[in-house]
Amino acid sequence: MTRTKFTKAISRLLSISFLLISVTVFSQNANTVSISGEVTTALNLTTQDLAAYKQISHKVKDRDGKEHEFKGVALIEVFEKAGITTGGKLRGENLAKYVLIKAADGYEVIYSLPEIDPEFTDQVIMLATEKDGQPLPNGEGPFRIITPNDKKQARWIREVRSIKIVFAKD
Ligand SMILES: Nc1nc2c(c(=O)[nH]1)N[C@H]1C(S)=C(S)[C@@H](COP(=O)(O)O)O[C@H]1N2
Ligand SMILES: [Mo]
Repeated sequence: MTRTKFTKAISRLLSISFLLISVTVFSQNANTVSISGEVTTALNLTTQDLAAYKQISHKVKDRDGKEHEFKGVALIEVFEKAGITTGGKLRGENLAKYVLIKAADGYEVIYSLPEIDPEFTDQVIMLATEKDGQPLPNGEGPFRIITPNDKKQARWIREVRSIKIVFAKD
């Protein structure tokens, strides 16, 4: 190998490494929520991206009984954008998929797809970005799940970083 060829090969390797590192860092970015796994289109969404979706709000009581108004988008909307099996496609083996949600602090919760799908339930689970007219503060946002019908708030996962659709296998 000549010296220029060698230099070119090294610089190509460096560019590829840089790209891979950027992709990794981007997917764990504190300002985005990633949607991955059993999807047709993996997504990395910012609050600006979500602002372009239909906005909804929920007036709910927190664990201390205090009322708050959360705003954001219906989780089902995000799922439809990502090409997750919803609606008419949510049958057969697709009913054995679960939704794994991870937070910045390592907290994790799961939902099943029918809990989120309007053909199965009237509850609208929300990916919230605002509380009482303000963006969710550090430690709570930028994204939080609000599940109005849960009597306990334990699955109202704060600081959501990733949402992954996974096939259950025992
Ligand atoms: N990321 C993350 N989200 C979380 C938790 C947590 O430890 N980490 N605790 C859950 C539990 S057990 C409860 S009761 C509520 C409390 O919500 P609050 O802090 O808004 O009162 O957050 C839930 N969401
Ligand atoms: Mo809790």
